[in-house]
Amino acid sequence: MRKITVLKDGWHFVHGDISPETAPEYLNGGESVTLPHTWNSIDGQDGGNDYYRGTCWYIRELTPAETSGECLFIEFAGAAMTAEVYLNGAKLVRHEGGFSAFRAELTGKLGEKNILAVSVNNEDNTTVYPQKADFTFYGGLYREVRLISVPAEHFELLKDGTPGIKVTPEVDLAAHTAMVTVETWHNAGSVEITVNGETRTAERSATFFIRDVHLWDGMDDPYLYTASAKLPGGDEVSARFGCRRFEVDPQKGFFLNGRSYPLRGVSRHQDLKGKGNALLAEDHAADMEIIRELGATSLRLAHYQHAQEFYDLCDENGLIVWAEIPYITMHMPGGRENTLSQMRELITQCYNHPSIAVWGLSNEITAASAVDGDLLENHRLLNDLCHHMDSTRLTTMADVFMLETDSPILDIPDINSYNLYFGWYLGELEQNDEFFDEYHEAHPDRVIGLSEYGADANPAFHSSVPERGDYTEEYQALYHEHMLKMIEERPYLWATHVWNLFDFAADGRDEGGKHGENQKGLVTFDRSLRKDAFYLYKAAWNRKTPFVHLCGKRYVNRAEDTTEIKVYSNLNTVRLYVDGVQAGEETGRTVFRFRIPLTGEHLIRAEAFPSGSVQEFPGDADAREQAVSDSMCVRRVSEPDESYIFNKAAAAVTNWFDSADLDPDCFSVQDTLEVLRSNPRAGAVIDAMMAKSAASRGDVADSVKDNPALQKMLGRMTMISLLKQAGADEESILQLNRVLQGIHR
Ligand code: GCB
Repeated sequence: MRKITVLKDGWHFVHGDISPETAPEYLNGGESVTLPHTWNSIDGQDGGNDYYRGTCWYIRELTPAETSGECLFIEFAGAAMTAEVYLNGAKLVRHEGGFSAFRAELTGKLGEKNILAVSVNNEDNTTVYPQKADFTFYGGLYREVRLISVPAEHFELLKDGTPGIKVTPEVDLAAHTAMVTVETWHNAGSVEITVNGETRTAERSATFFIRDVHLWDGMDDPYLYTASAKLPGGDEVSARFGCRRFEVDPQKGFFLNGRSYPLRGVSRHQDLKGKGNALLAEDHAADMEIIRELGATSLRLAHYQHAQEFYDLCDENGLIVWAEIPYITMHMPGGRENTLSQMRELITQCYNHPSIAVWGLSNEITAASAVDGDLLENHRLLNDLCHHMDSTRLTTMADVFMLETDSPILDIPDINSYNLYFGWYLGELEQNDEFFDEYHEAHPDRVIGLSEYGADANPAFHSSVPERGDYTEEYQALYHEHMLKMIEERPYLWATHVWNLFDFAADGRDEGGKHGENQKGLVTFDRSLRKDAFYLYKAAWNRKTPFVHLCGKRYVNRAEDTTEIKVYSNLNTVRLYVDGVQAGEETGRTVFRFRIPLTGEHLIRAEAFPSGSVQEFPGDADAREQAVSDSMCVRRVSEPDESYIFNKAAAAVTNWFDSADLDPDCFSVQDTLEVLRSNPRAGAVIDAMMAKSAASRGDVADSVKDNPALQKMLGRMTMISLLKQAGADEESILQLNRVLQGIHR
């Protein structure tokens, strides 16, 4: 019999380093905490990049009742980032990697009094990933700690945190059958394995044949089987599994069980405002509810191994998952072993989850590292490890936008994906379209996807003329409208994931009116507010619950004579009422636009319904008949509401260069770099200016100069957007514009 005791209470926390011998002294002191716990829930979320990164200790006495049983193990579901576990002053284990589970054996080491002391460290170093990335590296025992008591004969518990059972289903779609191989690891002579009501006795593994197999079929029918294994002495383990088939095609994208199944979804980080990464089961469940509401078919669980509870929820809800390790941003020559051990643990611990389709080798690893021999070899070793451990899944990686598309690194994983931020950090929205068109034309046989795209928005900021970089809810919505269309027009993209579903902590950030947050979420960090862009995807993806959403609810005060009212709906006809009077009706898909005059305060109501013979909405018949509605208030004001504007200086920049004021026969900062460079005089002005700034920022300038792909992208950007991005001040932009206006085309 296996007994599992969750060690939730009774921990004494010491914020700082101590020696393990002195741990017992803290049993009567220290701060008393319950698990899960992180010491960075506040300082890791308030900006300044100054959160505590060091060693802390968790100390607890184990009671005789907790330590009873023949053999005893302790399990840490997640200790960030490096942990050392001591029992009565003697070290049991050291574990490097903050996201995977690990165990240690206590059998034979127990005394009369048993004091457990765990040091946890999230300090920077050169061997354990992640070290450089855009999220807070919370420290702590932020997942459950459990004691596992088992008989002398038991399933393996130590190796890479294994569940002791590995289930491999192979589906024959034409025959409606599955062959299910169940392997187990244990120290007994034999094992009884049961699948689908059939039991076999074997030494280690057995294969089962399932007729009329019930497929795990994505969101519509995520059917789960259970495989269980039992040893003669009574120890037992089980694993849920799903019978499904994944395929990818460079022209047609992703296939689930033989049918086209576009992976359209979002990424998720495991943290929450005020709690950090110390999430409870109910927090995971609440996140999954939001994902279900959105209607995403896929999740990228970035940038590390997530909690088992969450992969379980993905299995149960039919999500298709990209799982990855935190090999991110910067390759560390001393970190190779750590990438391999984190990958070994990820695959060992997550293998049975039917939701996982691909293993991600790395994320934007060339952002701060050259593609050299060591980096390539590290990727090859990781890729081989994945294939060796798992012949049923593909490998992939998330490439940084400026990685040359013919870089040898792209040949390593089975399939690829790019993170693109054109239209946010740089460039124009259309460059996303161009990027994929060029890539797909040059490499028609390669499977390609979009692993990240997004734009930050603080829902306090609003504009009727939204602009890249303004942090308004309206720009984020416009950005995603473009991206949604771009994606829909390119069905070959095997997977696309919005960055990010939720705002998350990045303590190094201080922008868009908030400290310590990346605000690319479709939903706020505390999950209390869905930004307009959330409803865009809900309108496009949720085919179950009819709904309509009026955009701009928080943009109440508008200083304009007419205003745009935008509506998102998954129904095809929207009728708009202003102060109770019908003001328009539109039939279309997803996005509906109206313009109305503004005179005072108005009550706006949108009603959506399926019209005519449209049968495409597969929601249930009752729901289909009903109209759904939404309402809000807008108000005419005489002056723009200042509280809606984040970056007043940047907003002003756009206004100075109203095209009407510029002489169209001469060059201006509104021209692209390419156009300016095509003229010898204008080109000379630009080159001189760039040489000056290169002198002060040599490293960056060099990497741009040596990167033709980046040069090409920059060439398509307007001079003003390049300057704004580089943080140029108002006077120097005006100055350059005056010079350019003196040069005839
Ligand atoms: C990226 C990274 C991700 C960042 C994101 C951003 O490319 O992979 O970790 O958070 O960009 O928002 O800049």
